[in-house]
Amino acid sequence: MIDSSFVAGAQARAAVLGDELDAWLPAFQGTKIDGVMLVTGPDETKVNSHATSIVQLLGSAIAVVHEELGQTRPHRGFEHFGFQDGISQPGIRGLTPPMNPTDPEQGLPGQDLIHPGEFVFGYPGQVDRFDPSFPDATKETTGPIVEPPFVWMNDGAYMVFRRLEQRVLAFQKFVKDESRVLGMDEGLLAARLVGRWPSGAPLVLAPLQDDAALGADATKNNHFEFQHEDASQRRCPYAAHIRKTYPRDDLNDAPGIPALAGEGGEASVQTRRLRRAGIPFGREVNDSEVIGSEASRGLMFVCYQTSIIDQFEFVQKDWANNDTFVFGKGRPNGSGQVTPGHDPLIGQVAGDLRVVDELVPNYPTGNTRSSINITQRFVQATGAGYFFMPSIAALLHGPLSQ
Ligand code: N7H
Repeated sequence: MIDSSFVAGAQARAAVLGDELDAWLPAFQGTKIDGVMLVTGPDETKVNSHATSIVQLLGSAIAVVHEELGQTRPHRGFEHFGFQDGISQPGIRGLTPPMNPTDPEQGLPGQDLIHPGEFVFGYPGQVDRFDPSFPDATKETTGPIVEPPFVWMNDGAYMVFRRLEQRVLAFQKFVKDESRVLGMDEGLLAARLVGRWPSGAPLVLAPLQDDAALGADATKNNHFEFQHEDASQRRCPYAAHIRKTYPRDDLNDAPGIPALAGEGGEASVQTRRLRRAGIPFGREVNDSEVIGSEASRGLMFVCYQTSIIDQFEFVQKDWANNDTFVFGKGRPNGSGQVTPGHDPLIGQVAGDLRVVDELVPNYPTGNTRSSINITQRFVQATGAGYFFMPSIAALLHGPLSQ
């Protein structure tokens, strides 16, 4: 069946995701964008020259509505808030080599292998126990082939594009001011909003200070779970960006939901994975900039999946924007339920009041209650599009070649 969100298009889905359409660039508003070309290369000159020749080749068959140059930052691999990005990706079963000597179900340590049908059509996908045909599903269970609505879509994927502006100065000022109010270290507060330190070291493994060697070590920097290692958010807040968008084993045994019993939680979470591939845009912050008139910079966020509605949109809407997710969590020693709060980076709610629980760490012990209100967006969607990326075979031999 064709994905209903793909058919509706990103603009029609904007309100559901909490986007403010007024903030979208005119090029993305009111126009139905049919396609996107990604041109990548080693430098700006080569990319521009290749893009120009593609546009010339297509001539009057297309009208370009928007062009944007993405660039790795001088600190390659780091996004504009200063954090290393692109660390954690789902492994692809059958493609990603198993490299964890103690777990053949993982690529790099911590990188669960996911059935390829989650990302490209024509292969088996994941299943969860909400599917009555799979009452015992685990994250390893092989599901049915994920069939595309048309045969020529096999080996292709839906691509979500989002132009996300990052208000770097506003983010930095917020972290500075709020850390004073909370009486905590500025760097620790920023890390607790993300779930990793700037180096990429995860809070679950480095709860109190950055560890550059850990951040740079791909065999260690993704090797952790949440529920198992940090059940009471002492190390990493439930609402931290990486915990919200990929809660790992956090849903295991969530109370009152039989399908999540045991490892059912992980089986379910693995049906929501995204293959992300973004690139920063916009220049570096310069001294003459002030809050309120920051240059346009951010991340051209891209992710691939075989269901936009069940993967990207679910993560944005039902997890990042939803303050009650991850549900079923308690305070240490069974002292009360927790409302984790919104994703402090990408969560979007009408009226813009986001609340995040437990930024002051209770690590290794302690029982300090803290929560913060965020009344602005540090990440603002300024355009989006839903596309289909066909396989090379479909381009050469399918209906697209005629
Ligand atoms: Fe996020 N950031 O710089 O703070 N993201 N993200 N993201 N993100 C991740 O683990 C960031 C956005 C995910 O597997 C890291 O690779 C920023 C959207 C997921 O453990 C950092 C923006 C969505 C993960 C950032 C942004 C996601 C992830 C840690 C927007 C989906 C993997 C590096 C400007 C709706 C979690 C890493 C895992 C990681 C940042 C957007 C999802 C540093 C600035 C829109 C699934």
